Amino acid sequence: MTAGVATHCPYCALQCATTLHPANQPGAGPVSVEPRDFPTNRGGLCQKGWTAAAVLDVPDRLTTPLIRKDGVLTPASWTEALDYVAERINALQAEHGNDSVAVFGGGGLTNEKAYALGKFARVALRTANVDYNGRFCMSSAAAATNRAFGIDRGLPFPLADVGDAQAVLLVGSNLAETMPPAVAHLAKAQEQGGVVVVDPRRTPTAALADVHLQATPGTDLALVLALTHVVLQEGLADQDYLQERTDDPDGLHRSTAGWWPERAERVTGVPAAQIRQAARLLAAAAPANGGEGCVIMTGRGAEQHSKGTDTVTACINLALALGLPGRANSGYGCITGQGNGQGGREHGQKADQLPGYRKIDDPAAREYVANVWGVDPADLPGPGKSAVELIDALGTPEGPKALLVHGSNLIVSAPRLASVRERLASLDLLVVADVVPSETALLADVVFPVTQWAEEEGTMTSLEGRVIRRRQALRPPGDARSDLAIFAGLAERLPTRSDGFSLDPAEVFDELREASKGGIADYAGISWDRLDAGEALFWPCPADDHPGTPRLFADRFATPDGKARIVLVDHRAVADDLRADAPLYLVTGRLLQHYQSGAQTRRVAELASAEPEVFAELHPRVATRLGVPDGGEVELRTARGSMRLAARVSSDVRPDTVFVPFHYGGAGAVNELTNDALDPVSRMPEFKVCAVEVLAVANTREVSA
Ligand SMILES: Nc1nc2c(c(=O)[nH]1)N[C@H]1C(S)=C(S)[C@@H](COP(=O)(O)OP(=O)(O)OC[C@H]3O[C@@H](n4cnc5c(=O)[nH]c(N)nc54)[C@H](O)[C@@H]3O)O[C@H]1N2
Ligand SMILES: Nc1nc2c(c(=O)[nH]1)N[C@H]1C(S)=C(S)[C@@H](COP(=O)(O)OP(=O)(O)OC[C@H]3O[C@@H](n4cnc5c(=O)[nH]c(N)nc54)[C@H](O)[C@@H]3O)O[C@H]1N2
Ligand code: SF4
Ligand SMILES: [Mo]
Repeated sequence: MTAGVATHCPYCALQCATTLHPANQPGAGPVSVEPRDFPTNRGGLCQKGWTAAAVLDVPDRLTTPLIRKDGVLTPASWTEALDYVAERINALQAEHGNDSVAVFGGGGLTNEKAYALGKFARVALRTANVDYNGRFCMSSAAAATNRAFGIDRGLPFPLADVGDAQAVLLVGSNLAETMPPAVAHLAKAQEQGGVVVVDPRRTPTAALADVHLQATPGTDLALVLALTHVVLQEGLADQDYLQERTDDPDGLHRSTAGWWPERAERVTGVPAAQIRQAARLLAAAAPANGGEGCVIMTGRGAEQHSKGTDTVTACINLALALGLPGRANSGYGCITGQGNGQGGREHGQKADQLPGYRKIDDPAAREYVANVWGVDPADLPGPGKSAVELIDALGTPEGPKALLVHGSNLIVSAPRLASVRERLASLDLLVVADVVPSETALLADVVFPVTQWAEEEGTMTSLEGRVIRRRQALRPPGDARSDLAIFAGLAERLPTRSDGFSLDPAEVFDELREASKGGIADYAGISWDRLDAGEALFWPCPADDHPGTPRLFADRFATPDGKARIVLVDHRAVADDLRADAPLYLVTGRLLQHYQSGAQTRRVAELASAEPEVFAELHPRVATRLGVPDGGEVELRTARGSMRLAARVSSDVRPDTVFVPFHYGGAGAVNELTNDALDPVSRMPEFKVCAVEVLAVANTREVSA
C-alpha cells in the first residue's frame, strides 16, 4: 500500500486529519479515507468524514461551465463562459457603477481562495459589495470577542486544553453531533462531573452533561447573567483579575445585580437551584479558586439570535469574572463551524475587512494593502453591505444587479427564503461556482465547475487558529478548475485589466502572508515549507523564526491598554416572540449526518438514507394535543411562511419548542419560516428562534374544506 496523501476532512472546522488512498471499494468514491492521528480528532472521524470521498464523483458532479440559453443551462467552454460573464459585468458596471456587481463567498473556501476572492472584489471589480456566509455562522461571537478582547480567534487556545479542564460550559453547542471526535476532549470534565450544557433539547451532547440547563429558546442571555450574579454574590469571582485585567472591575455587579436566580428561572424556565449548582460547579473549576481549569464555549444556539453578540458578551463577562482568559486550561472560546470558518474571516471576504483582519476604513490598513496589491489606496472601495442586507438589496434600483457566489447555497441556507428567491430572481446576472448543481446553482445564468478538497492544494485555518495543509490526491474531473482560475480569468477580461491573480495556490499564499503582515491575523511567518515539515503553526506568526501563538491573552489582551473590555449587556426578548396564534418556539439546527445546506451530504447515499428528509421534532404533549402520531404530517406556520413535514415525537425537546434541521432544499427548507431580524452589531440573522403555529395536516384540511 502506498503512503497515501495526508490531508484533512472537507467539512467542518475541526478539520480532522485524514489520509487518502486509491479507492478500494467500488461505489464509495475515487479514494478511500482513513483517519490520521491529530491533536483535534485523535484518530477519530465522524460519519460525514468517513464517507467524504463519495462527493468527489457523484453522478451530477459539475465538470463543464454552463450558460443559460433559452432558459436551459447549456454546456460551454471556459473561454465562452468567462467572456460572457466579463461582458455582462462590464456592461452593468458601465451603466450602474462598480457596486452594481456583488460577490458572496464562503467559509469553506481555502485561505487562498478566500483571499483571492476579496482581492478580486476590491481590485478587479472595485466593488464594495462583498460578504460571505460566515455572517450566518460565527459573526456574533466574532463581534463580541473583537469588542472585548480586541481580536477574534475562535478558540484562543488549542482544543486539547479543553481536555485538561475540570469544567466545561457549552452554551448552544451540540458538539456530539456537529464535531463528534471533539467529544473526546470532554472526558476529564465528565470524570469530574463538570460538563454543563445549555440547550432547549436533550441532545446527545446534553445527554453526556452532568448538568443540562434546558432553557427556553432565546433566553441564554438571562441565564448567563444569573450565573454571573451567583458567582459575584457568593464571592466566587476573581477580584484581582477583574482589577488588573479588565477596564471596569465593578461594572458587572451593576449589570447582574437584578438577575437573581429566581428571576432568571421565570424567564428561562431553568430552576434557580440548578442555576446556583451550575455557577458553583464552574467557579470551583476556576484556577483562582484552586480548580484545574474552566472553559466556556458558545455554539450557534447562543449566537444565531438578534441578541447573539450580547449573549456572547455575557459569556465573556462570566469568563472574566472567573478570571479564565489566559489561564491554564481555561478561557472563553467560540466553536467555529465551517471548514475554514476561521481563515475565511481573516483575509478580506467580509464587507468591512482587508487581509490580516484589517479594517477597510482604516487609512493605514488601506495604504498597506493597496501597496501589496499595486493599486492606489483611493481606488479601494469602502465597507459594503453585510450578507442579509446585501441579499435584500439585490435587484433593487440602488442595489447590485449581478451576484457571483463562491461556496454557499443561499437559497437553502439564508433566512426568510421567499424574499431571497425574489431578490435572486430580480438580478440581471447570477453566477454560481460550485462542485455540484446546488439549489442555488440551478437558478444561475452561468455556472462554473470548481475543484474541491482532494483535487487541490491549499491551506485551511481550523477552529483553533491553526493553519493546516490541504493536499491534492486526484486530478479534477472533466473541465473543473479552481475558483482561482475564475478570479484570474475574469480579472484579465475586465477594464481594470488586473494581472495580479495567480493560479498557483502556493504563490497566492505567499502574497496573503505579505498582505496580512502586521495585521491582527498575521500569517507572515507561516510558510508551506514549515507546514509541510510538520510544524504546528497558530496565528499570529509574524516572522519565519516565530513559533506561532497557540495561546493568546497570557499577559495582555489585544486592546490598546491590554485590558479586556467589560461591555454591560442586558436580556431582551426574541424578535418574533410567542403570540396567541403562534404559541411555540421554532428552533433550527443540525443533524449528525448532514452538512449545512446538504448540497454535498444529500448526495452521499449512506448519509441520505440515514436522514432522507426533513422532520419536525416535537414533544409528546404537543403531539397528543394535535392528535398527531409519530411520523404523522404537521404544518408549521410562521409570520414568513409555512411548510408541511413529518412529526418526530420525542420527549428530548421542551414542550414549548419544535426543532427542525435546515439541511434540506425546496419544500423541505425550514428557512422559508425563519426570521431575518438582525443583531445590531454583528448583522447575524435570528436563525435559531421564532414563533410558530403547529397544526395537524388532517385538521388543516378540515378547516379548508
Ligand atoms: N453534522 C454537522 N456538523 C456540522 C455542521 C453541519 O451542518 N452538520 N456544520 C458546521 C458548522 S458551519 C457549524 S456553524 C457548526 C454548528 O454547530 P452547533 O452550534 O453545535 O450546531 P446547531 O445544531 O446549529 O446548534 C446547536 C444547538 O443549539 C440549540 N439551540 C437552538 N436554539 C437555542 C437557544 O436559544 N439557546 C441555546 N442555548 N441553544 C439553542 C439547538 O437545539 C442545537 O442543539 O457545526 C459544524 N459541524
Ligand atoms: N435555519 C438555519 N439556517 C442556517 C443555519 C442554522 O443553524 N439554521 N446555519 C447557518 C450557518 S452556521 C452556516 S455556516 C450556513 C451555511 O450554509 P451555506 O452557505 O449554504 O453552506 P454550504 O451548504 O456548505 O454550501 C457550500 C457550497 O459550496 C460548495 N463548495 C464546496 N467547496 C467549494 C469550493 O472550493 N468552491 C466553491 N465555489 N464552492 C464550493 C458546496 O458544494 C456547497 O454547494 O447556513 C446558515 N443557515
Ligand atoms: S467532525 Fe468535522 S472534520 Fe471531523 S470528520 Fe466529521 S465533518 Fe469531518
Ligand atoms: Mo456555520
